[in-house]
Amino acid sequence: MTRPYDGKRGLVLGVANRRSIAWAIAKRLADGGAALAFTYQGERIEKSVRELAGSVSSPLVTDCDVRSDDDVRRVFDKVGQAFDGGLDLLVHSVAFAAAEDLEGRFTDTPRERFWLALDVSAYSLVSCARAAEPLMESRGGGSILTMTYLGGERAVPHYNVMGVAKAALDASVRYLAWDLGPKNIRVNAISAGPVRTLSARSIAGFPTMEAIVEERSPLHRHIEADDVGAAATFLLSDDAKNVTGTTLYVDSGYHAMGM
Ligand code: 0WE
Repeated sequence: MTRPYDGKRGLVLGVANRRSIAWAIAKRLADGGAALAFTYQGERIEKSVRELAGSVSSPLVTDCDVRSDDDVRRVFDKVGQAFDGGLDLLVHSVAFAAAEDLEGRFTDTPRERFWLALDVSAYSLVSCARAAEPLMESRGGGSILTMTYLGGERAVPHYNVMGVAKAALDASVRYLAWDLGPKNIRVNAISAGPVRTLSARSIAGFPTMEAIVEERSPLHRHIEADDVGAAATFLLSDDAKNVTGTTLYVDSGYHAMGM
């Protein structure tokens, strides 16, 4: 049987465990025939990422500190070696703000932690896109996907500095799309509603947010990681060959509402 991603090679950043949005996307791509490399952040989650990667016969699993240009360069060198100098797909599902900055007042965010959130959550897309460019060019094009959230466009209580980082990320998607379009490299984002992941579970009031989406969104239901996986397979596929610089909302329609 020929599958939609047979012969495609991808790199996935941001898997932590089986509940991760990045894993839901990776699973769909792997089931479609893609060969996937993975990066993880820190020894704490190495084991769980290696197990998941092994279950889809990944040829490469490596640590990546996206705050380091040297580390990003090393990772993409390895990806080039693993995939014969070519890359078709890049999934960026990475974000971080200090836990104390996701509660209380945005006004109180210190300078250093403001830049930390933007560095990890927004600039990392730029550095990864730059490193992916030659690998994708050698394949005649590629598709880059990142994860964003409505809190980058509207004030969502407590999302705070992450909202500012997502605003920078959203703008980066558009400028990268313009730069990389001539090389047939597409850059898009999925704006997911709240999904119960490791990141989400440490956030106070997360169940309340899910309840609000279920009450106020047109579809009145919560969002699961695999809903994002399904949308991702579209944006990453050739079916979306003329889609770039945009955001696809997987949020039960919540973003369309004014009340
Ligand atoms: O982008 C996010 C969360 C990303 C995130 C999560 C954490 C938790 C653990 C970034 N940094 C950290 N740092 C940690 O120490 N979301 C879209 C989920 C989310 O997070 C919120 C939300 C929503 C929705 C925080 C406050 C309010 C709403």
